[in-house]
Amino acid sequence: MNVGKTSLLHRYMERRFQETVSTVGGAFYLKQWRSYNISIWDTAGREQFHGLGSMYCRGAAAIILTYDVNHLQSLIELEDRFLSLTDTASTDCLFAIVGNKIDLTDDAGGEDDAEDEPGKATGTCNSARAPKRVCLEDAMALYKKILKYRMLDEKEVPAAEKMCFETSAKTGYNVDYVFETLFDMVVPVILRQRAEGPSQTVDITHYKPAKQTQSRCCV
Ligand SMILES: Nc1nc2c(ncn2[C@@H]2O[C@H](COP(=O)(O)OP(=O)(O)O)[C@@H](O)[C@H]2O)c(=O)[nH]1
Ligand SMILES: [Mg+2]
Repeated sequence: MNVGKTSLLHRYMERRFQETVSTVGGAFYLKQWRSYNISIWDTAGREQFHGLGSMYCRGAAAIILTYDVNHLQSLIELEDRFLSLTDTASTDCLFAIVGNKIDLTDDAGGEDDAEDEPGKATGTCNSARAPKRVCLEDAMALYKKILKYRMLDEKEVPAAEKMCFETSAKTGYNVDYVFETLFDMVVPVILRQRAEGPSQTVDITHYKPAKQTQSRCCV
């Protein structure tokens, strides 16, 4: 579904919004953030690329699941199609759930004050004037389902409130905040893994399938 994954990455990497962007298969971006090089993979979220999705999850340090706040179906599809893909993600992979296209709702947050108040969710399910069809609570419920599916203890991973966001690739609202909040979380984990474990360079001549810990994010 065209929830705006590619647009979010364009907004973050190129600081602009382009109406027509299409992704065939997937795309790769390299972001220099502080002293780190972070590779970010954009996936095409269609069923025929299912296998590709699970490949991206393997070894990712974080995965951003994106839905369209105006279409509940996009969140449902995320749940239907995504849970099984998480099988290939490493146990310490972080998950963020992002509701995009907030500018299309009546909620003030997505309109003029792009990037003004990062992190603040706009509107609620009960908001009288918000025609938004998906509320943050629904995304948080999915986050908890993912934890349950992956048999993770809620106390040992970031709380749902910290990992569910609403964004607009069009206005830029919350976009930097999402990526940089995640980078802030994954970099220490990766550094710790590197300090503790062997080199992350895979020697393909002696390759054995093993727990992977590359610094990747997957949208
Ligand atoms: N209004 C609005 N439109 C968006 C936003 N993000 C993406 N779009 C539009 O939604 C459509 C799908 O976006 P795209 O990034 O290709 O979605 P993807 O298939 O998930 O990668 C395009 O026409 C975009 O211009 C947004 O935040 N607000
Ligand atoms: Mg795309």
